This record gives sequence, structure tokens and C-alpha cells, in this order.
Amino acid sequence: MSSRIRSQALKSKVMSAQDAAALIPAGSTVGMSGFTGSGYPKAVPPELASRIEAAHDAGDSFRLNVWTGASTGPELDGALAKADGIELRLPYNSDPIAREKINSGQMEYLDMHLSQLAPAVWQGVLGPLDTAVIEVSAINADGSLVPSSSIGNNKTWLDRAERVILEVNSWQNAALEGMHDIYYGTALPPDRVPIPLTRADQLIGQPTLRCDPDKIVAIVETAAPDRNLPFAAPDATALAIAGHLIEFLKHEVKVGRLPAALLPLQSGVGNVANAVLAGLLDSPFERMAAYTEVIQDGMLDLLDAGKLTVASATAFSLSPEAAADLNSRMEQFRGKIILRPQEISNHPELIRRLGCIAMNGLIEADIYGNVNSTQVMGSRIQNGIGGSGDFARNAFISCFVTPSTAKGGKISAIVPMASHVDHITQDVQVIVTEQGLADLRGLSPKQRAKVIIANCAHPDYRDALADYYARALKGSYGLQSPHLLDEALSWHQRFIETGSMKP
Ligand code: 0RQ
Repeated sequence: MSSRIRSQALKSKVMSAQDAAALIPAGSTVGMSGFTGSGYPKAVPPELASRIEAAHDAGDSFRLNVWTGASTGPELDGALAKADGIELRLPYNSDPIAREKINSGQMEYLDMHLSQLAPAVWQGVLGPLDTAVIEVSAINADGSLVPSSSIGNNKTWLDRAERVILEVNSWQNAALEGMHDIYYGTALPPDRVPIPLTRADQLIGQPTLRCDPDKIVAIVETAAPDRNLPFAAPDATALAIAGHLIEFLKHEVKVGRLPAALLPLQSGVGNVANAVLAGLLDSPFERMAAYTEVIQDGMLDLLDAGKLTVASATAFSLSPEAAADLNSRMEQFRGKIILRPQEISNHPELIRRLGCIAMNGLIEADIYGNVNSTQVMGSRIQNGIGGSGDFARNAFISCFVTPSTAKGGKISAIVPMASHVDHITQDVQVIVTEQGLADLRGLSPKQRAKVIIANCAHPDYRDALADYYARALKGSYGLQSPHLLDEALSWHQRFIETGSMKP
């Protein structure tokens, strides 16, 4: 038995993943650990999927409600979705098999602001939580749990679940111990008190998770690696976006609207976000801080270079190479990396207080600056809103970054009217494409439209957008945000019918 289980009393609960999976009742709600490809349980979910498949083969129904931190890995979302084992999934998914099941109507999906899930569970609006399946990197002699490479909603799942299954993963670096900060002071109104965090590098909680030992029904030992996707090397488009954004930040420092060290950075997932971080390596900014959701490759490089003093997040989201590198020298990052529950990493109160600079991706933006982050052609889910809403609404400056076209130029990221809105125009202050940057602060909708079309739209679509806007100025019902309603979504309809938004 691994030295990671240091509690004598709990050693008797060790069993196989198959036996542990057998303890989860059909039709129940399971709260799993995991945030991006980090810290999700890797042994029990595939056994659960096998059990579900066997039940379906025998003609029995077997589906679960699955709650997590955010996206997870293929052994969890992929396996359970493939087995048709998920009735309702929340709060975020990026697994391609689960995405297909959602878009074909075979799985219900509740796409939530990531900071709001734990409070909603405490309120009881989502119903009871039957089982928590949580990956940890060790169990201490006193029964406290050393978290692994993500925290997500683990604190809430452990507190709220009727029964707990732990996966103790010895692949996770033992040096992770002490890099977590679990704050136990949250409460629902009217008992809510201010969260005492005023700097990104501050510790306000304890390094371990607590769990009533009587609720622990199984402990499974694993040594399976986290699985994140590799990042593509930044292409010319990503580099151009990063360049425009960094020029903007330099300008903000120059005119005195941002301090020389900037303000705590939040960066979304994806290649463009990673390219922005890479661009910051060569920037003049020093002693920056990150208060964000996920720590990507680019943030480790910034920490290594001494450009970043601290990265506070809820999870690692590293390429396999960067994860291996981090694992080989975790000790060097002690004090520089802090993982917190996602209700703290994404807390609106803290994002507003710290004054974060938010940088997130988008699917499409309309000429007035409304942003769709989630639904292709207004109806097919890509991933989910994730933490982008937590940050965009509350940031000091809320930036959105995107290539100006998608699908080989057949889709314009700038459209007359967004086919779905996740971030209203008031929450969108800067839009950046490889074409340029639109600083929308202080602009009315009509002023915004001119800047977005001129600075952000791809040349293939710019004239058509300008033409739409000019005609809308003449034919619109009102002139606050001029639209031609019979034409506003025609670009999307054309894509659905012809495979291209181009006329
Ligand atoms: O799909 O790979 O099948 O071609 O979306 O697009 O350009 O690689 O960009 O990786 O930055 O993702 C908005 C999806 C952008 C992401 C989104 C298709 C495109 C491709 C990826 P393919 P790119 P990115 C904190 C913040 C919401 C959550 C969030 C996202 C795929 O940033 O999920 O911000 N954001 N969380 O082809 C059709 C369009 C499209 C399009 C892109 N207009 N039409 N397809 N795509 N634009 C992180 C967390 O919360 C964990």
C-alpha cells in the first residue's frame, strides 16, 4: 500500500476501482473532482462506465447526474458520455464525445458560471449530492486530505456528499503538499462575510481539505497521469493578437491607467490565451501577478523568468511536456503557485477588489460588442461559459481575444448580431483580433460599431459589415443599436445552408 495513505484507520477502506464504482447507485448524483485535464478521478469513472454499459446491455437504465469543477479528461467525461451514462452534466464540458451527445439531444447540459456552482449546491437548488469521487495526492495521518493538481469544487463535494470515494494518486507530486489554500469561511447570505483576500499571493485558509472519515466508503490507489492536450506553437494569428494586446497594455501604463506591474492577470484556456502569455515574456512588464482560473504553460515560463511573482488559480492546465517539467521541479514553485477552490479563484468580490485584467476567447462578437463565447450558430455548444463571465463582469479591464475568422475563413468572428450572448456589451471593453484592437471603453453602441468593424473584422467581411451597419442606420426601428431584424442573423443562416458566411 502506498505511503500516501498515512491514516491507519482509513487503510481498511482501500479497494479496487471496480468495487468502488459498484457503490454508486444508478440514478444518483455524483460530484467529481477535476478542472481541465487536472486532478480528476481516473480509475473509478472508467469502471463506472463499464458498469453502465453492462446495465444497458442487460436492458436496465443507468444514468447519473455528473457535477465537476469544470472540464475533465477522457477517462471521465469521455468514458461516461460514450456509455450514455450522463443524464445531466454541469457546470462545464469540453470533451468531444460529451459535446456530441449534448448537441444531438442525448444529454442535458447546464452551463454555469464556475463561481456560482458551490453556492448553488449549498442553497440546495440542485438537489442532494449522493457521492463525491475525489482525487487527492495523499491522506494524512489525521485524515486530512492533500489535494492534487486541481481544487475546483472538491471542498463543497466533500462537505455535501452523503458518501465519499477517494482516489489517492501517487503520480501527483508529493511536493504539491502546501501549495493549496482552502478557505472555509464562505457562507450563504445573511451570514456571508467579506473574504479576507486583498493580494493574489495571500494565504487565507489551510493547506488541506477536511472530510468526515465516517463518510469515506472507498479509497482507490492510482498512479495515472493527468491528461491535458498539448498546446500548438503560437501561429502568426495568435502572435499578432498577443502583440496588439501587449501594445494596448503598454499604452495604459504610459498614460497612467495601469501600474507598471499591471494588475493581476486572468487568462482563459486555449492557444491564443497561451500566446498572449508567451508574448508577456518579452514585454517590459515586471513583477506581474496572476489571479486566474488555470495555470498554463505560458504562466510557468513567466514564473521561471521572474516576470510573474505569483500565480493563483484553481488548477493546472499544462501540456504534457510542461506537466512533466513542473513535476520534476515542483519545489521551485513553492510560494509562487497557489491553488484555491474555484468559488475563491473566480469570486466576483475578489476579482473586482484585485482589479483583474481579464483575457478570454470568444466564438463571435457583434458590431455592438456583445459576445458569444459558447454556442456556434446560436445553438451548438462548443464548451461553455466557464469562468469567462465571472471575470468579464468584474474585471478592471475585460478583454476578448479571437482570430477574426474561423473554419478556414468561412465564418466571421465579427457578425451583425451575435446568435447567442454570454457577455453583454457592458462587460466587453476590449476586443482583439489579428487585424487590430478595438478599445470600446466610453463608446456608445454606434461608436463601438465603427471601431469594431474597422479594427477587428477580417477584410473579407469588413465591407459587408459596414454595408449592413449603413443600411441599419436607415432602416432600423430605433437608432440606439441599429439592426435590420430580417437580416441580422442571415450570415448564420447562410453558413447553415451553404457552409460559408460569405455571400
Ligand atoms: O474548433 O478545433 O473544431 O476547429 O472553436 O477555437 O480559435 O482554437 O480558440 O481555443 O481560444 O477557443 C471561445 C471556444 C475559443 C474558448 C473558445 C471553433 C474553432 C475551434 C476553438 P475546431 P480556437 P480557443 C477560462 C475562460 C469559453 C470559456 C472561457 C472557450 C474551436 O475560449 O471555450 O472563456 N471559451 N473560459 O473552429 C464556429 C465560430 C468559432 C468556431 C471558434 N465563430 N464559429 N466555430 N470556433 N470560433 C477557462 C475555463 O473556464 C476552464
